[in-house]
Amino acid sequence: MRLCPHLTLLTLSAALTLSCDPDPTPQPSGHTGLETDTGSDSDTATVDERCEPDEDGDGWCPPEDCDDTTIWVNPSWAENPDDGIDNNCDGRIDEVFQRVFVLEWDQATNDTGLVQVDSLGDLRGTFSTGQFFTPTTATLDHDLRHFITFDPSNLALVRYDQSGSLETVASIDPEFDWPDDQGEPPVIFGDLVAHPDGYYLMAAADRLLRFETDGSWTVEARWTCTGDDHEFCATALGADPIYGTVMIFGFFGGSAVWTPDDGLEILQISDPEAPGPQFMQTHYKPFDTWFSLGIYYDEEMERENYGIFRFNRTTRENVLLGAWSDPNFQPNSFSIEEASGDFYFAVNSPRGAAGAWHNQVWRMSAQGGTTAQLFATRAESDQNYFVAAGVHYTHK
Ligand SMILES: [Ca+2]
Ligand SMILES: [Ca+2]
Ligand SMILES: [Ca+2]
Repeated sequence: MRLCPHLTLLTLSAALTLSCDPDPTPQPSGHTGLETDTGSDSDTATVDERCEPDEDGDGWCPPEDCDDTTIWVNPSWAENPDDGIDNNCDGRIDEVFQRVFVLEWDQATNDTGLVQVDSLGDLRGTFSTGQFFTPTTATLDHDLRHFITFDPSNLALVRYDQSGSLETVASIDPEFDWPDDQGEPPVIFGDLVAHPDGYYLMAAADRLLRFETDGSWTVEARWTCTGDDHEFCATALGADPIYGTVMIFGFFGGSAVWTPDDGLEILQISDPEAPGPQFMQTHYKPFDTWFSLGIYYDEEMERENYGIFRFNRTTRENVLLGAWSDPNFQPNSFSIEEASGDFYFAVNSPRGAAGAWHNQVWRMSAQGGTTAQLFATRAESDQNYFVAAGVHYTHK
């Protein structure tokens, strides 16, 4: 069987037995860490009642204002790459967008490699990791210089750098005896995020797994994704790097929020009778909100389509921002270039030679209106497969 992230999602679909709950019980609301900006005109993070004291009077308070002694440093400023200061308070000093890194997987040998593409679409290097594994989605690590991915075939969280150098951070013993109160997960697979508190989280169907840098792991939260009390089946998540708020989105719709202090709150259960978008991956854009790649049914096109969804903090709904333009090409993961807000996608297509994958990188404008191919791999192949994209910033 051809194993790829999309089919792994289908595997998840097949693995889950959902029942219809005709009268889903509304979930209680409480503190979620999402109270920031409940204004009616915007769901972008803005100054709120938490903003006190504001020593420099620029309208931003710590921790958003990473230097509360000068009005020239806060999230409203663009980064000046020449002054040695983190002007925009994103934790990076003098960052300049340089390249898109795509993790490529050869399904014939399971060898993996990194492809580097610059913002003009020019190939800037390919590196073999020299390792054999089946990676899923990838995202930036805490240091913003490494990437992390999950290998479901070895149940391992893997970390790698720009040159393809790779290490296993943590792994789950396939023979692990899950406690009775947890049960065995339907699948151990899902989107990963490096939480700002220094650990990693993965949305694995019916639980939130937490991996520490010392290799240990725990079940951080648990919900139900099968049976009569089905809530939702999580596949995607993203973390706010300032407050540590984590949004979790489901394969058949549904969402939850998790914070270190308050734990899990289900915001919306999925309805098998009218399933929402099937979310594959989520990223948080600093000082904005969560964006997710998902599959949905497009009424105008009268077919399933891929799209980027933007989470509305006020209504707590995911709103379609940009629809995918070409059904012949399938995005399987994405990342956000923070300065422009543009989206980069790892894309493949069975178009061309019979069964061949045509691996590409595409870009969608921040407003979701324009989608275009940025880069295509050297040759079509029936084996190589782009499995992840990560926008990487380099310091001057
Ligand atoms: Ca301030
Ligand atoms: Ca910065
Ligand atoms: Ca700077």
